[in-house]
Amino acid sequence: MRRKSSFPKAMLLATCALTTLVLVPAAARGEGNLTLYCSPQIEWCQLVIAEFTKATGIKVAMTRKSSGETFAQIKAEASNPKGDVWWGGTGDPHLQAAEEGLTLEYRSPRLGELQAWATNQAKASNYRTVGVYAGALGFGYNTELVAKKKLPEPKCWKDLIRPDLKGEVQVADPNSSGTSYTMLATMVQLLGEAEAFEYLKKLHRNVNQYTKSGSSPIKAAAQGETTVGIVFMHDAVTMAVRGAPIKVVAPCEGTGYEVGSMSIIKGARNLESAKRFYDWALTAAAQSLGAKAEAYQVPSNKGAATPPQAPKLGEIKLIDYDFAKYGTSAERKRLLEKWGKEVKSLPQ
Ligand code: S7P
Repeated sequence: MRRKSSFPKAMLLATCALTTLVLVPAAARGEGNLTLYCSPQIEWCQLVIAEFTKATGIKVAMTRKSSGETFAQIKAEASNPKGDVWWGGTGDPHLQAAEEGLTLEYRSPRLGELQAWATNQAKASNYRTVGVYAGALGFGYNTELVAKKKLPEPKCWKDLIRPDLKGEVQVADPNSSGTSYTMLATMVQLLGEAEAFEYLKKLHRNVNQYTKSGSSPIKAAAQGETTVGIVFMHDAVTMAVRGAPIKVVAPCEGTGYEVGSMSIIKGARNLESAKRFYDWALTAAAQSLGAKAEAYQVPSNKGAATPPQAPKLGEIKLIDYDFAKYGTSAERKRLLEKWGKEVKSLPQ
């Protein structure tokens, strides 16, 4: 005789349904949310979130801020984190965030697909950040303004301190901008600290504005609002590709570069979605999206397509940028304070 189950069928079904809900992570069901702090150009941020949502169904709330500003926000929110992933932006503040315990250790299964400069960034941070793209620092100038003002074409860092460029140069503030911090650290490495600060003081006389965002100076140059903009070379390429009269310069003395990075924020409320984004953002397909958004950085996945317009890093005189040193909390704070006291405070 069959014994009647003490576990009614309806209960059994309900339990199975509940088990499915509990055991399958939301992201795997094509649902879920992600809060992304994004530091590269807004057009690229927007394309990336649209494609990620298309691929996974995960909805993304995104805020775009410069690298230094994003670092400051993550630090300020540390006791009540609101962001899940910080994607892009210069590597130095990502390293600082790692050192200060603001980001999480994560080893993506995609690490083996990346260039050595990207995995070196991961190793240097005990896997709390990873490289997603690279780009060289340089400047761009408005060719029409240079011709109209009868200025010799600037080709080197030393040209930017010429007296005839007084009020003609724009660069961001290194406190908010990763681009500008890269410049500060580049000068220190290229010239030695004492000479670098002398250079920056002379440059200060020629600067018409310290902007918040690193790419603003080249947008201003494209509009004819400044003659020279100190930026990452790929940001100057974007303006030239759009048809602006901008010439892109790799400074003759040599230059620094960035390893644009990505980190998961400690305390991320949507950790599964965060890991899913992290792995997706390291794929060749995701990294090949840059060109569509007119972003001409060099991708870190070896299989990703480097846009043909991207500055050729192998042909630029790059310094051996010491990321481990210039990404430390102490060094970044020290240099920024010194710049504020000895350079920014000077009359122009
Ligand atoms: O515009 C692209 C880019 O230059 O912006 C990122 C970074 O946030 C620099 O901007 P800020 O100087 O405003 O921080 C770079 O990583 C990226 O290549």
